[in-house]
Amino acid sequence: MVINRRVLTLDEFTLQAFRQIPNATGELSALLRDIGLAAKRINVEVNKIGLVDLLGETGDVNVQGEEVKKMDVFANNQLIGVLKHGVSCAGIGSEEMDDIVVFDDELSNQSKYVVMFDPLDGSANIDTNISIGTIFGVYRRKSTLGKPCDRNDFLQPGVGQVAAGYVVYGSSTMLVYATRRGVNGFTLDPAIGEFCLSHPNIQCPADGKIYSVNHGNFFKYEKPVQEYITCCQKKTEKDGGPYTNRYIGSMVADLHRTLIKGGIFMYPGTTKKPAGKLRLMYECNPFAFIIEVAGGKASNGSQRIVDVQPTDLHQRVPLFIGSKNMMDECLSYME
Ligand code: P6P
Repeated sequence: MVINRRVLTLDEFTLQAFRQIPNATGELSALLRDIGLAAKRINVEVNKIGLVDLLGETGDVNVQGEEVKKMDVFANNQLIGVLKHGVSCAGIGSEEMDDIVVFDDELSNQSKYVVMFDPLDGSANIDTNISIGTIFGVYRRKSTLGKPCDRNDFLQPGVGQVAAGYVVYGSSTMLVYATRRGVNGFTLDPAIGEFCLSHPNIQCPADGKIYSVNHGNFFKYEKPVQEYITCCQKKTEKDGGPYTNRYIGSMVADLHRTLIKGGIFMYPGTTKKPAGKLRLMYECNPFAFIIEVAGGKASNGSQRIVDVQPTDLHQRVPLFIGSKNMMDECLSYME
């Protein structure tokens, strides 16, 4: 009897990867499956957001000074729940939490990994049904196994990630994750409630024709950034254009498109906010890791995002990320 094994589920894929890596313990595979489970639970509520009492604000303000959406809290709790009750994570850092959460129990203290995540990025778009997402990065802890993890386990440069990924709750729900071995995308099949391999070995095209930036801030950007944006607007067929501008205002959606179709996404600093808006640890580092594994580049304008030494869980950095050749041209303006 021939069994149709053509479409691998996330669980099957991560188990296959685990079997191919000598001395692997399976902890990372289990951790990715845990995140997939949380994503499925978040997806159920996101998909019916208008029908359940999860629209709107909680009335609280998070560490970022932003109004907390009810769905932010729900998504945050789902991720903490699966990671705390799994056996692969010693603790987490979240956009929604002022400080790290240490899962100080015997099994968790034996776990090799810590996870940083933004449980629901773009949540301001929830009420208008625009795609939103979950972003995560996985680090091998530096502290002693058997003891609780600590803040130094989290304040590592992005180059230290062992895996990073995101979930985009869009026209379909996809989980995309990268390890050093490659970037793979899984589409949720509602019929079986499983993420199924739909985009194996994703490569970011070296060139693209889409530039993604909030033009509303144009006159607040530094001159080199203004000059590069103007260069994008002037592209013709002769020099790889014409370019088009696409900006959804939801990082996961804009960067998923950039990864798949090529292009460049920018959230530069402004004269008033030179560090920009996006957070290094759980927004920029995961995407920088993913795009680099896929052949693209990510920079803060002067250095690789993944080389930035973090000093605070919630620090912000300017972000330029996307197709290699477009990034090279963009960075030539920054120099
Ligand atoms: P602006 C969403 O709030 C977010 O953090 C990212 O998902 C998105 O790319 C960015 O902010 C949009 O910010 O200032 O352009 O509205």
